[in-house]
Parts: sequence; structure tokens; C-alpha cells
Amino acid sequence: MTNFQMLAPLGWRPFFQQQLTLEEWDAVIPVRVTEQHKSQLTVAADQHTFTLPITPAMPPLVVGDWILLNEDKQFVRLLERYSCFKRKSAGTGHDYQLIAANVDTAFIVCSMNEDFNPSRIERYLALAETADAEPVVVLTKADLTDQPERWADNVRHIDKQLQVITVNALENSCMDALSDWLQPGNTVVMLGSSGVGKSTLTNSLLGESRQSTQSIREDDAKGRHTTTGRSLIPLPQGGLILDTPGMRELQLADCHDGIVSAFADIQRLAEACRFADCQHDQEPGCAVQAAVEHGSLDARRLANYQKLLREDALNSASLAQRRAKDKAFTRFVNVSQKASRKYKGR
Ligand SMILES: Nc1nc2c(ncn2[C@@H]2O[C@H](COP(=O)(O)OP(=O)(O)OP(=O)(O)O)[C@@H](O)[C@H]2O)c(=O)[nH]1
Ligand SMILES: [Mg+2]
Ligand SMILES: [Zn+2]
Repeated sequence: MTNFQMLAPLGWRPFFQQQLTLEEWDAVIPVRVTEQHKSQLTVAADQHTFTLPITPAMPPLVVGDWILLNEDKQFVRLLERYSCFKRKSAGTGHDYQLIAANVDTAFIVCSMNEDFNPSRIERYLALAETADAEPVVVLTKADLTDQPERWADNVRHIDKQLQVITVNALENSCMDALSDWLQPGNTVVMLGSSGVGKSTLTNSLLGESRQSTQSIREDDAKGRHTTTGRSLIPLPQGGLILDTPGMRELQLADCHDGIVSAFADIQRLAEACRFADCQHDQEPGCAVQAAVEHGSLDARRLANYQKLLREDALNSASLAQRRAKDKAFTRFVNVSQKASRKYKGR
């Protein structure tokens, strides 16, 4: 029988325990997905780690998921997630790609070099808000700049409430700066472009070189996409780190509310706009445009907010359309359209 207490360092908590039926309490083995490969998963149980073949009975799973197995280590079911990071699949795909599940904290990792980009940080913040994870901006390569605090101020300029930490990811001391979020059972996802130092930081926190790292390109400071899969790694001092591959393209979809909360300052300003549906473009009496003119809001930030909302609306619509192709859903739409035509015809 599973020793549930032994699962706590892996992130097990009452939220999951409460999902078990009485029969399941005695009969199932809860395991957490720590790695995902083409045909198999690596999972962590109370005592050890093992691999499982991916079978058609499994729904789409992602690193961080908790699943139940029977005594023969066969898949029983996926437990409900308390948070989930996803994006629109890269390219022309009309689908989601799951990034990580059951995450408490998102380290938005950026390096203090030419690759630093406030609009990209805002994009990750919107994603973290959507997934209900606490965002922390981690600025790496502090050893390569004379003024790390100036970079940190650049981030606080985005939003003064933001938590910003500067580190030299190559040094073990970065653990102290991040210890607030490395508590037992707390899951932290590392997000950020290739080459910013996600795996370097993971290794320093772990105290061993488990993840491969590779130097960045000299000409443009971009990374070489060294990490190719996601892994959830329990740290000896507590906490779990989810190292991810740097994403070339992070397209938001179904993130409207997350975008709005990541730009709460604009939302607050908008309350004073003359028109309730003001787009903050050319409308008279726009309090948001006025703030840009007075210099209290960056034109860049406003433009990025509008861009993210447009992108999200477009992607959400194309994903919704795809979902609508699902047969049952189509039938539902037909029936309700017929009903509304009938209503209009009266
Ligand atoms: N000097 C210095 N170099 C760093 C720091 N953090 C990372 N690096 C270097 O930056 C390069 C890229 O680091 P990685 O850890 O591979 O980057 P990554 O974010 O995991 O990249 P992907 O796996 O491609 O997404 C390596 O050469 C690291 O040694 C830092 O704080 N200071
Ligand atoms: Mg990496
Ligand atoms: Zn306005």
C-alpha cells in the first residue's frame, strides 16, 4: 500500500488525496510523471522511479501530472490538475501543447544581455497568470554585468509588484536567493528562451551536473536549444524543479483573463476611459492613451498588451473552431441554431 506521506516531497497534497475513492485508497499507486518520451513515461512513486509504456488508454499527459496505477502498474486514471501550462502548438498547428501540470511557481528566466526583452517577460507573465502559478522573474548572468540592479529595475518598471531576483546561475549560492520557492513539495517550472541558463540553474540547485548545458552563440547571444525534453527533478533540500526546453515560439491561446491580470495597471486606467468598450486607440477621453502621453505608461507596454489580446483572440477562435469539428459538438451547435432560427422566425 502506498505511503502517502512519502509522496509529499513529490508534491502530493490534500487536493489529490481528496480525489481518491475509498476503494482507491487501498488499491491504487499514485505516481507523478517526471519525464515524457515518445513511447514511455518516467514516473516517481513513494519509493522509486520507473518507466511506463504510453498506451491508448491514457489521455494526453504532461510532466507534473499525477496518475493512478493499479497493482500491475497499469494506468487507471489521471487526477485533476490544480494548474496547467499550455500554449498553442508551434507553427500552423490548431491544437494545444501541454507544457507542465500542477505547478506552484514559475521562474521566468532571462539573461542580462542582448537577449533581455520586457515584452517577452510580459508574455510569460500572462501565461503564469493563466496557469495560476506565482511568477518570479529570475535574471541570470549577474557575473557578466556591472549593474545587475539596473536590469532588475528594468523589470520592476514593467510592474513594481513583480518579484525579481538576480543570480549567477553557475554558483551554488543562487540557492539562497531562491530558497523561498524551493520548499518541500513546491513545484517550480523554469520558463525562458534558449540559452538563458535554465539548465545551468537547475544543476546549481541540484548540486550536480545532471542537465546538459551549452554555450550561447557569440553573434546574437541566442541559445542552441540544448534541452529537448521536460524533466521534473526533486531537489535534495526540497522543492521540485521542472526544466524545460527554450521555446522558439510561445503563442497564447485561451489566456484572455491571464493577460488582463498581467496588465492590471492598464485595466485600472481603463476604468476612467469615457467609453466602456474603449480600445485605447484613437477614442476621445481615453485614460490609457492619456497615461502614455503623460509618460506614466510605456507605449511599448500598451502595444504589447493589445498585441497579446489580439493574438489570443485569434488563436482561441481557431482552437475553438477545431473543437467545434468534434462531432458531438457540431450536433449540439446544429440543434441550438435550429432552435434560435425558430425563435427568430416568430
Ligand atoms: N557567466 C554565466 N554564464 C551562464 C549563467 N547562466 C547560464 N550561463 C551559460 O549560458 C549558457 C546556456 O545555459 P543553459 O543552461 O544551457 O541554457 P538553457 O536555458 O537551459 O537553454 P536551452 O536548454 O537551450 O533552453 C551556458 O554556457 C551556461 O554556462 C550565468 O549566470 N553566468
Ligand atoms: Mg536547458
Ligand atoms: Zn481607453
